[in-house]
Amino acid sequence: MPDTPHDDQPDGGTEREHDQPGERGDPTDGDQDPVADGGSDSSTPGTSDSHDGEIDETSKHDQLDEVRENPEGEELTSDHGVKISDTDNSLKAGERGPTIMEDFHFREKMTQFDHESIPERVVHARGTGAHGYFQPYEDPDLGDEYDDIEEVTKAKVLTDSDQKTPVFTRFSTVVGSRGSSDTVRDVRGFATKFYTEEGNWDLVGNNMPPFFIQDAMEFPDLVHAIKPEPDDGMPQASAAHDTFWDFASLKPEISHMIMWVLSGRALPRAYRMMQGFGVHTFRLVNDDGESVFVKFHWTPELGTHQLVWDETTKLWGKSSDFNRKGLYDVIEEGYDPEWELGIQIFDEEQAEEFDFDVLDPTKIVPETEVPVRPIGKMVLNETPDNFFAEVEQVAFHPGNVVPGIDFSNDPLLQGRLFSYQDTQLNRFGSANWDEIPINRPVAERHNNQRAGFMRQEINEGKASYKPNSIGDDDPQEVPEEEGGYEHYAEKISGKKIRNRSDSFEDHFTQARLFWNSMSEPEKQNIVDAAHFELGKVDRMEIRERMVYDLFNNVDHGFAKRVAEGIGVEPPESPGDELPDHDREDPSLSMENRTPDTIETRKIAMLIDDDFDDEHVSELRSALEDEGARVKIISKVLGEKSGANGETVEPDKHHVAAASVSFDAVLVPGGSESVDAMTQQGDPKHFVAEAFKHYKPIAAVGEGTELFEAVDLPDTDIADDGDLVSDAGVVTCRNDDLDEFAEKFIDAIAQHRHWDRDPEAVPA
Ligand code: HDE
Repeated sequence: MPDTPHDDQPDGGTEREHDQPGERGDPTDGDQDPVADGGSDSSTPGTSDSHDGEIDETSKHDQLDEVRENPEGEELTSDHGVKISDTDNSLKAGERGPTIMEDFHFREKMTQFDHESIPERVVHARGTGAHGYFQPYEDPDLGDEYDDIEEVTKAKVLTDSDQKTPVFTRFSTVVGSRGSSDTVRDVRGFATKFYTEEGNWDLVGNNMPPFFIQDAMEFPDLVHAIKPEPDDGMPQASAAHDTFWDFASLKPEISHMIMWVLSGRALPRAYRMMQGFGVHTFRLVNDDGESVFVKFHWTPELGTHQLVWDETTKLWGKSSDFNRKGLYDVIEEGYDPEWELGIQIFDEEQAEEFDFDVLDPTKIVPETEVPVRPIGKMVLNETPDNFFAEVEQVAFHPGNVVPGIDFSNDPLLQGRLFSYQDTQLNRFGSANWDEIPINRPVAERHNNQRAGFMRQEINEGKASYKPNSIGDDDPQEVPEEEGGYEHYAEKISGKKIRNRSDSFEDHFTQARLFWNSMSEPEKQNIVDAAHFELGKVDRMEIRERMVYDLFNNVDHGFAKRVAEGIGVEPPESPGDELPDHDREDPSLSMENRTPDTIETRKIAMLIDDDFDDEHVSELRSALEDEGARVKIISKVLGEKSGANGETVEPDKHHVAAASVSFDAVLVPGGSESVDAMTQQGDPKHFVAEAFKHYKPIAAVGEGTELFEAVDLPDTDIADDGDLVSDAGVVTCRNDDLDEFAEKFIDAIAQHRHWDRDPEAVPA
């Protein structure tokens, strides 16, 4: 059974209310924060240090309350607090005369407007975010080698199972500009800011575990190649053009990532149904200064699911905020998406045994070599109040780490440690971006930084340098034993050189591992994606290089299948160059990441007047009891009556609803209702399109006649007295609604039914 909405909230409470600063909560509640309550606190403006160094799930929320503004019931004022009597008419010399310069209200309103936009992120411009918390598990199972998590890291955020650390997570597409569409074929960003009691930790990852390139030096080239072409500024949010594939075809190390990007991973069904990866190898460090390597993994509770290409292109027009709105809606409706954080732990000796270099970001550590150990969970339970202030202004930086978490020498990670601080300077125009409320730590902070554009803190005292005697040499440095950050003392020696390690040279073994691990429908998805992407490439030599130099070295059969669709002569077998293995890693296939749940799935129920009342009410309850979200769709809005007099309000009418926004379709009975729908094009198109996109569809009673009217190829439909479930098409002509609902729920849990051949369906 699904959780009750928000039952993970403290005290089983519901969504928090955003009151005016100082008005939140019960004043007698011992957890109240004097700063949030408008009380005075002299030590650290803007930090919630009233928790005596302790933080909890609400600490960030309390801190943000200090700057929340709510206009409800208030008077209009200027930015400087002067009440405004007229905000529609500028001050003029005479009724029809020119505007007068002294109109401070006009100038302020217009200047604010003229300066409203800040540079969009150079990559990951389009996104959405949510607040929540992270909590480590008590005693996580780390296998035989490690007894407990403290043996691996001293980071309290990962070890203290009593602690709920507030987080803010931003999901994003990478290539498209801020106004592009959500469902493009692209990598997705998955960045989490943990406001820990030891300072902010940013885990800035993606939804795919390898990366395109091996050295940060190549990142500007990669991004220039994939972004719109510089002469005509096209195409938007797409890799399907000559410059990207030109670059790719000359960089064999990209092969592994290309396989992921061509797969369904690049078309996520929802941000809440997406895995996340730290990508690089990181270090964890324990209290004794000992270190292990780790890879970070986020695993969604709802499974990892994809859309199909035809569906995504329709969504560009019909619901271009599909992924952003999806996250927002489920949280607002009371479902709190969850991810488990897992780590793969390996030490340096183990790392040396692998047939790849763990510092090479184009490689994963296969789960067949090192299992993922779940160590905690993240819950996202609160939408932002203001998109600009929170989602746009949140600024991540992989260099934000806390004691116990450290970097590896991965040359991509090392370069990121420079780039993110630098890019924030461009976005915010000031090194004080960390003072913006969403970026501020909840942990106290004190240092000798004092100035710069838009400084918010009023740092007291005369001495802003060290050493000083005037201010007792405060703030004091903190020894490592007392929580001061100390970098892992890795022994390094070497010549100063500009080259690439030989250990980064194998470009195809893991690309082949990925291909081998896919089911046949997943393989076909990859081939179809390659046909589309390379089909958009004008230059034949680029298409040929992709097939001959890259794909043919991944898998000969794959290369031939791609060649056939894009006018390239099928390649010869590359012989020795082909990685000689048929290894598989089942964890790579999304088909093995389908837990038995339909929670948060959106089901369209198609009806018209005189629908079968019992079908509608019973099936709706059966689906909602399992956590699905049922929406009633009809030709027009306004009350509809059942044959036995029950009434329902449709949620959407045909012009505003599309099957691509739903996970499954259900047609209840009712002879007049179904008769009406068989006369209309939209319901038939709805069913046909859902079938074409491999979605579960179900019909009961006369509802089955709508399916017959659509002509679903090679599909068994129930006759009288029957209940048939055929490749996700569930139909019922008997009275057993319970069994029908059960079969439909099973079909929805499977998500997509690839064992169908919908090619002939014209939708
Ligand atoms: Fe980023 N990346 N990146 N990246 N990245 C940015 O920082 C960069 C890389 C990732 O929601 C930028 O604030 C370089 C890998 C995410 O705000 C910029 C390199 C991974 C986000 C930047 C990489 C990522 C960014 C643009 C190669 C997965 C969005 C705006 C060395 C592990 C964060 C910004 C958000 C954003 C640079 C490669 C993930 C320019 C130089 C690998 C999720 O700093």
